[in-house]
Amino acid sequence: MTLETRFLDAYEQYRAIGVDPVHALDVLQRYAISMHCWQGDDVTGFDHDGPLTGGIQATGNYPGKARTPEELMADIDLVFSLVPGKHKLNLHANYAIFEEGEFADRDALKPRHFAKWVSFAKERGIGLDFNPTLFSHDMVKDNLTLSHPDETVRAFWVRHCQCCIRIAQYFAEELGQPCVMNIWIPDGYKDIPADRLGPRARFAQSLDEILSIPYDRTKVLVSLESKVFGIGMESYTVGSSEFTVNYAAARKILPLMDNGHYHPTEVVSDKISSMLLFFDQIALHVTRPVRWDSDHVVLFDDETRELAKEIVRNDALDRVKVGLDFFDASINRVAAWTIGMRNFQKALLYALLTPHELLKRLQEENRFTELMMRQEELKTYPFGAVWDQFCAQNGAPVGEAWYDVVKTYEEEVLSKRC
Ligand code: RNT
Ligand code: ZN
Repeated sequence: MTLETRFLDAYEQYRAIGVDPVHALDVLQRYAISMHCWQGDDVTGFDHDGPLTGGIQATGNYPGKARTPEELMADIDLVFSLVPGKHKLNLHANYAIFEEGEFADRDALKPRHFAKWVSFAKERGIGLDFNPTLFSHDMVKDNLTLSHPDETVRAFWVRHCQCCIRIAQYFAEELGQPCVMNIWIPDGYKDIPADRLGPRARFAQSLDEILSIPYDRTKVLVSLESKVFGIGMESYTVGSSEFTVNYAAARKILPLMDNGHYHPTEVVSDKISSMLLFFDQIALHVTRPVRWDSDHVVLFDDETRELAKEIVRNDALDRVKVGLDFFDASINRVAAWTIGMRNFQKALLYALLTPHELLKRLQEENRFTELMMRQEELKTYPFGAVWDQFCAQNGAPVGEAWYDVVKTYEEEVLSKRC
C-alpha cells in the first residue's frame, strides 16, 4: 500500500468520528517547538572549561559531543532536516560565541556575542529563545545565585539576567518574532534550612531588579521556572512552585513548568488548565523524569500525550510556549534530539486527531463507560499513516528512515570527534 492510500484510508476512519486529519496537519504545520541547543554538548556551552554544576547532571559518555559552535550548528542542522516542519532554537547564555582572543563574563554579555546565532537563525528562517545561565560558573557561591546573601554575588547575577533581556530583545527584533527568556536558578540547600523566607525574599528582589530595566514586553516574554529539588539541594529550593507561580502572577510574566520538577506522582498535564485560567501565556519544559529529574529523552508516552491534549483541546496552541529540555549523553545525541522532537510532534498530532468535543460531551453527560471505550479504541486508529503523511509532506524522512542518516553522520562526522 502506498503512503497516499494509507493516508486516504486513515482519513476516512477519522472523518467517521468527526475528526479532520487535513485540518490537523495544517495546525501541526504551523506549530514551532523550541528545540534546546544543550542536548548536543551535555549543557557545556562555549564560555567555560569547568563541569556542569547547579544540581543538574548529564550522564553517559557517548562519543560525538559537539565541541565548537560549528559542530553544534552542524548537528542542529541535521536534526532540523530529520524533523518535519519549522521550529525555534533555544539558546543558553553560555553558548555565546567569542571572536578569537575575546572573552566577556556573564555579566558583560552583549548581543554581538550571539550575532553568529542570529545569522544561523536568519538563514534558516527560524526564531530564537533564550536563557540566562546561572550555573557552571565560579560566581555560583555555596549553590546560590540570585538569592545569595552576599550582595556582590547577587548583583553579578542580576546584571547577567539584565544582559540576557537585552540579548533576548535583540533576537526578537532581528528575527521578527517574540523571544521567550526563561530564568531558572539552581539555588537551594542540601539540608533543612534555618530560614526559608530570607532567600526567597532576596530572589524576589533580584527578579524585580532584573525586570526593572526597560524592555519591550511584547518582544521578550520572560518566564520563570520552578523546581522541587536538585542534586545537593535536596531539602529546599528557593524557586519553588509556589514562589514561581505567585511571582509570575504578581509581576505579569510567564510561569514555566518543567515536568521533571514536581513530586513523582504529580503531573504537569493536570496543572495546565488551572494555569490557563489565570495566565494569558504559560511556558513548558517538556522532558522525561525517570525516578528523579533525570532529563531523559521525551518519548511518545502517556504523559507526553496528555500534555499535548491539554494544549490542543483547550485551544491554547498560541498560549503555551513549548520548549524541550533533556540531555542524554548515553546515546547518540543527534538521535536523542530527533526522537524527542518527533515524539512531541506526534503527541500534538495525536491530540489533534482526537474528537475532543465528542469526548467532552460524554463526560458532561456522565457517560463514562462510552468515554472509556472511545478513548481506548482511539489508540489503535491509524495514527501512524497520518504522521507518515506529515513527514512526507515536509520532505522529512518517513518512519525509521532517518536513523540511516544519523548512522552515516555518526560514522563520518561524530566518531571523528574525541
Ligand atoms: C534544570 C532546569 C533547566 C535546565 C536548563 C539547562 O533543572 O530544568 O531548565 O535544564 O536550563
Ligand atoms: Zn527545565
